[in-house]
Amino acid sequence: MFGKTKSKAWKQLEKVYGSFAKTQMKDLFHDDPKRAEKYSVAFDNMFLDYSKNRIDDKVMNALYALAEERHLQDKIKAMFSGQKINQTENRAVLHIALRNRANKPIYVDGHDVMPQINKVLEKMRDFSEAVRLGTFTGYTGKKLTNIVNIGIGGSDLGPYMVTQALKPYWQKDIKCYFISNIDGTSCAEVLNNIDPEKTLFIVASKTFTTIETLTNARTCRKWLVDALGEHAVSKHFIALSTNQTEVEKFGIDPDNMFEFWDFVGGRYSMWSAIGMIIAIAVGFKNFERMLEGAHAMDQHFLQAELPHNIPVILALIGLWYNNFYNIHRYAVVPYDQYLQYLPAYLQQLDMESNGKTITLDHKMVDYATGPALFGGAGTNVQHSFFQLLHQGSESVPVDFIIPAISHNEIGNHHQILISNVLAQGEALMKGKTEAEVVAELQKAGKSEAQIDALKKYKSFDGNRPSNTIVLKKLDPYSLGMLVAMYEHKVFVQGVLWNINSFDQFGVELGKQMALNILPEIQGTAFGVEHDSSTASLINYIKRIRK
Ligand code: G6Q
Repeated sequence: MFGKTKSKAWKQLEKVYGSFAKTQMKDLFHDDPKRAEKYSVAFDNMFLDYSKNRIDDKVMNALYALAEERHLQDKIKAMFSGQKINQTENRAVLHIALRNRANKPIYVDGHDVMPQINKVLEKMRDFSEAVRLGTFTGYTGKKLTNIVNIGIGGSDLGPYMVTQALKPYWQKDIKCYFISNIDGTSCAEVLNNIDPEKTLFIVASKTFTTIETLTNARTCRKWLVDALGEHAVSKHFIALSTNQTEVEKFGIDPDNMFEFWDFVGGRYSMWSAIGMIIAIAVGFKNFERMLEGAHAMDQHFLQAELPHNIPVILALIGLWYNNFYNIHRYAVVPYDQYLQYLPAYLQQLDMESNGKTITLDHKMVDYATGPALFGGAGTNVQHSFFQLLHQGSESVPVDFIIPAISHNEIGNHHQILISNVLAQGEALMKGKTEAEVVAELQKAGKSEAQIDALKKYKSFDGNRPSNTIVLKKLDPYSLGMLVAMYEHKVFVQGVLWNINSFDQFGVELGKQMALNILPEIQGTAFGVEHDSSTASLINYIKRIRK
């Protein structure tokens, strides 16, 4: 059993926090000229500087002790060896098998999962190449150049984020579109702009029962059939799913289905057949490079000692803020326009995985679990929410991500971008004292009265933490590493909080409730019992729509 009151390591962390809480990072840097070297890790073409955090050796050692007390390394091995660690759904958790480039057997119920994974990868290779080359064409013989992914949540966010991140690798004549929201606008905005003869629809749904995806897919199917006839469907629709029965019921030939399995969680599925649009856009070789990058991170995570293990370090520091400083939020700010959708992707990964309150021993937690995550691309967000990061009433730890080399080295753009990301980390950490503000204002020739009126507003308390992650360049390999790094960070925190990071009953509740209300909105059910707020909203909207 685990609970903060029961844990020796947790109590030790509370003690360490008691004496460390007020320590200023500025002083730590001053006292130790080797601090940056000490608190950074280089791995492959990734570099993590975590020195701008409220930590010292005592803190880190106490955090490592918590990881050991929670038997973290055994739990990592349990995941990698196919044990059913998703206990509420009695499933293994094997997104790592999808990118197991060493092809070492991984057994679930005594059955090696690798041959089936490799078989689907081969089928993906053949199909994506045929589409790219134009040997698999539409019904009228035209090349399929509009690729539309219809999916939501885990069946949308990963493929969307990655295709945007890898835009420099797109085949020139191919365009990718995404329909996710049930809002008819999502369909309309895509269908109004494409030619059915040149369009491939990818229906991506693990369960093939999600109302948004199936409704969108039916609308697209009708649009295609209206234009080209029923016979065209097999040349314009493919399915990515675990549910062959529902795929067939929908009217997609099983030959056009690319399978994955229940050991792949939706938000961990971009490495599976769900990545089809990625493979078509950037080519299967680049898709494989992404798998290789993730595999490299997997091996690092599995093998590196805790104090050198990037996902473990990030997870422990995140927990330190969440549970000891009581900061329940963090920001991810990639300084790369191609990574603009990474925060949205990570929001699902982190918040759907660790937004839980019941422990693996069926108890209510007595500590905070998953933090809220927000973010956006730098430098844009410097001009929006960064004010709160610098002077808001609570700190928000930030992950800065920057590639050293840009795909678009135009003039001095990238140098300015780099200067900005580094300046932000430095400013957040150092802050600006009143004395510094006064000196600056004096130098600018301000009067005593003007200085008095301004000095408090222009000072910054500093001591605001950040990690800086530097990639050599944003390519498929480093993107794979980066995403796998966050997946494992989230996993480690789930282990430390003793929760199941791999179910999502909250998402399922929403799906069910919407199905209950739909007949009322459609006018086929009346008088269903609701709270008065929901009932009056239903009536109000129905009145207006009449
Ligand atoms: C992810 C979640 C959720 C899921 C969507 C779509 O981990 O389970 O976001 O991906 O609800 O589900 P389907 O792929 O089954 O349509």
